[in-house]
Parts: sequence; structure tokens; C-alpha cells
Amino acid sequence: MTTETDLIERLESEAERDLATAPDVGIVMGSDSDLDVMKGAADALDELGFAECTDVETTYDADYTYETWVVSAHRTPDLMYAYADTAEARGVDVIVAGAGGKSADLPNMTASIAYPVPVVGVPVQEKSVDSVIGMPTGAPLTAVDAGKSYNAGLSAAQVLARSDDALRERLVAFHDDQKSGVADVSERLHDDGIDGFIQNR
Ligand code: RP5
Repeated sequence: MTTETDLIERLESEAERDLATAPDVGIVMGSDSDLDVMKGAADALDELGFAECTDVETTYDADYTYETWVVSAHRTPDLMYAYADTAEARGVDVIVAGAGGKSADLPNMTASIAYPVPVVGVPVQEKSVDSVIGMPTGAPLTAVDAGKSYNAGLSAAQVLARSDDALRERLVAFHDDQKSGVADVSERLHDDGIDGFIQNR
């Protein structure tokens, strides 16, 4: 069975290797029970052509990759520290961190330790919002609304796109698709009328 120490050693050794195969985005969550919510961040990145990096020795066809880990601020504080502390050296450019419950401390602690790597916090539940966004002045964290991990994935891509035109174009195309989607629905609602629209939906 893998111990916390094993995982910390793995992260630390990855921090010393070639960055060519480094994951660009790190998705961390306080528990695997958060995965249903946090998967949204991966879904957004998948849509933008990212691949999931499950092995840092592998070179993926995709231009960008993300990785996923369970890191609990309260049950594995040393692992949380190691993940955040090695993130930049491991090549991670932006972190999406989510936690649930009333003491959802993983996003804000990760932001403090990983600084200056930006962290997008995801309150996994409504009751987690205050503890995720409640950072003191000088300790920045960007956060999305409860459960909106999909937007956190998009925000992470926006950060990367500032220095990559191809990714910027993919984000623009994604936005254009959304605009067309709304325009198309609007026209069909208007032209078919409410009853016809519902019938054809
Ligand atoms: C938080 O406690 C986790 O982020 C999770 O949302 C919640 C419950 O965790 P489990 O008891 O399901 O592992 O730290």
C-alpha cells in the first residue's frame, strides 16, 4: 500500500526531472468523494484538447496535460505541503484545488504554499464557499462558485493561454460555439413558439 511518505518522495523526485513531460495543470481535491464535482475541471480541459497525464515519463500527443491527485489538508497536511511546494518545480503552471465541508482549507493553503503559482479554488459544496474564498489581503486565490469546477478548468486554460496563441484560439472558438448555441436556441424558440419549441426539444 502506498504511504503518504511514498507519495511525498515521488513528488519530490519528479521535481528534479526534465520538465518536457510535466503536467501543465494540477487538479487536486481533498477526497475522492470530491471527484464527481472536480471531474468538471478535467472535462473543460479535455474539451480544449488537454490529455490527462498519469505518468510523467510518457510524452503525450496533446499539447497540454493535467494531472489529478487526492491531497487532504487535514488528513495529509505533509502531502498537501509537498504537492504545493514542488508544484512549480514539477512544471505545473496553474492548480485547480477543490475541497468540501465547512473547513475546506485545501485550496487556500495550497495557494499560500504554491505561491506564485496561481490557484483556482473550487468549493465542492455550498457550505465550503466561505472557507475557500476567505483569504487575507496579500494572499491571493481565485475561486469559482460552489461546484463550478468546469469554470475552474476554463480559468486554468485562460492562464496558460496568455503565453500560447494556439490555446488562446481554442478558447475563443469555445466561446464562439457557446454564442452560436444561444443564438440558435433563441431563434428556434422564437420561430417555433413555446409549444413548438418544447415539442421539438
Ligand atoms: C473534505 O472533506 C473533502 O474535500 C471532502 O469534500 C470532505 C469529506 O471527505 P471524505 O470523508 O468523503 O473523504 O476534506
